[in-house]
Amino acid sequence: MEKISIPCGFLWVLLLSLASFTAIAIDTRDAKLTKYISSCEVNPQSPEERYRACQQHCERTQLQHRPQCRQKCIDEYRKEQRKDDNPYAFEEQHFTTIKSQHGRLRILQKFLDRSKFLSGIDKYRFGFLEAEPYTFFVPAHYDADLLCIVLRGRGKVTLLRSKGSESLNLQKGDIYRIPAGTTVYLINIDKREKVEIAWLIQPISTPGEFKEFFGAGGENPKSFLKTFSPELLEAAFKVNRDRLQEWLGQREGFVVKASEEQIRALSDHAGGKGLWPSGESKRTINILRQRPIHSNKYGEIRDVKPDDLEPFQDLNVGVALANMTQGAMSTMFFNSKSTKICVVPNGEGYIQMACPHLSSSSSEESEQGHGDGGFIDQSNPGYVQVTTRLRPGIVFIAPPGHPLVMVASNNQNLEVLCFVINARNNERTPLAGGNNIWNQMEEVGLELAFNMPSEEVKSILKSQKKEWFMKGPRS
Ligand SMILES: [Cu+2]
Repeated sequence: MEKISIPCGFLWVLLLSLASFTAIAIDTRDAKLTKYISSCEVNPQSPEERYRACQQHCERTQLQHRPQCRQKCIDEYRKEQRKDDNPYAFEEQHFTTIKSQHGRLRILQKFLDRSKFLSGIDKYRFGFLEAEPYTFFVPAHYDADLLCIVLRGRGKVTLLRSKGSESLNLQKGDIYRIPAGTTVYLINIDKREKVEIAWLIQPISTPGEFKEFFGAGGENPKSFLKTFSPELLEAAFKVNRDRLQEWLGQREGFVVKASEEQIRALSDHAGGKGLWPSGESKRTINILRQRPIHSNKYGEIRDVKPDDLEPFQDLNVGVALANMTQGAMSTMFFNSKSTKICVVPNGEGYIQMACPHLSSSSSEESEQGHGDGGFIDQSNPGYVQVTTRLRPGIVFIAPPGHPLVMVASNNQNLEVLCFVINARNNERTPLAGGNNIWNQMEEVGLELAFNMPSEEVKSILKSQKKEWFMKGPRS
């Protein structure tokens, strides 16, 4: 109830004091904003936390000062949001976290809630699952297809369907799919290391909206079984309600500790029948075991294409893993068709990208516009340099067509792992290095394009001999 009181209170004040069309328009945004804020698991340092604290403070002020006070909170929050001028990077405060004593599920906010420039991938969601050593992630199903990559640790996932069950042993680099509606549970079989899995979520009913359905008994989160009336449960299971209550009331949390014996028993359990029609083909693929498609002493890149594994074929999503040696960088390149949603399993560095969208949206007016897309000054396109610090925990987006360079820090190798949306027929297009596309241009074309004798242009373009990965900048 408390969550609803802020937007309603604000709506009431606004409607009374400014009963005009403008006021209603502004308020719809505020209600959305407040709803978003109150639905977030809040980071103590985040602007959302400060906004909430500000609103709570207003509730304690004298009644006549409250509208002004609330408005101030909103103004402050908006100011902070405007400072956040890199909509392609996501950090801790952009996730909603469902916590359990022995693990957590972190779901990234909707892409469109962050920026209208991410509307192309808004049908997807993104998340991380973490479970501590020797734990059991209780059975749940989702109204979404999940494409999963193991970022660290070892586990075993079991998929339950009406026609059978199947278990997959998991290790770092494994990619697998959990089809929508499959009841799934996971064990962390490692004694010391936590298991961390990244999820690309494709909701099947409402684009960008999905829910977890926890089936086993207990609280936090509550089992969906407890939603049904006792009479119905008694009839469905043919057990009296005292026993049902006991059955459904025991567990606390969705990641629970398991003993060594329990883990061993679960690990030894046979692999199941196989849920996909052609029983023989592979269910998982490990990106670390793929041959690098480009490799030199400065780095390497591996790909898993949508057609490499049968369960992925209809998704048109691939996975790419780039590994850069410390002090090295990738070439400057862009993706022809794909949007990449990337994480950093290990290492540090940064990505620099040229974006033509942000330059013309930095003014207040277009920032608050309603995505009409008509604001790009075609006569003079400007580009904004978008730089994102890379470290474990960060999520960043590389949209198609945007030239970028990834740079490893001078003291650590950098791993970048990406879900590649719209992967089929995507091409990485190199703009620098021995294989850069300019080298294919005719001499006259080069002269005209760069307004310089072609020999000079060629000597610049042929100076860097390395392809795909090279020595990074000095600083
Ligand atoms: Cu852009």
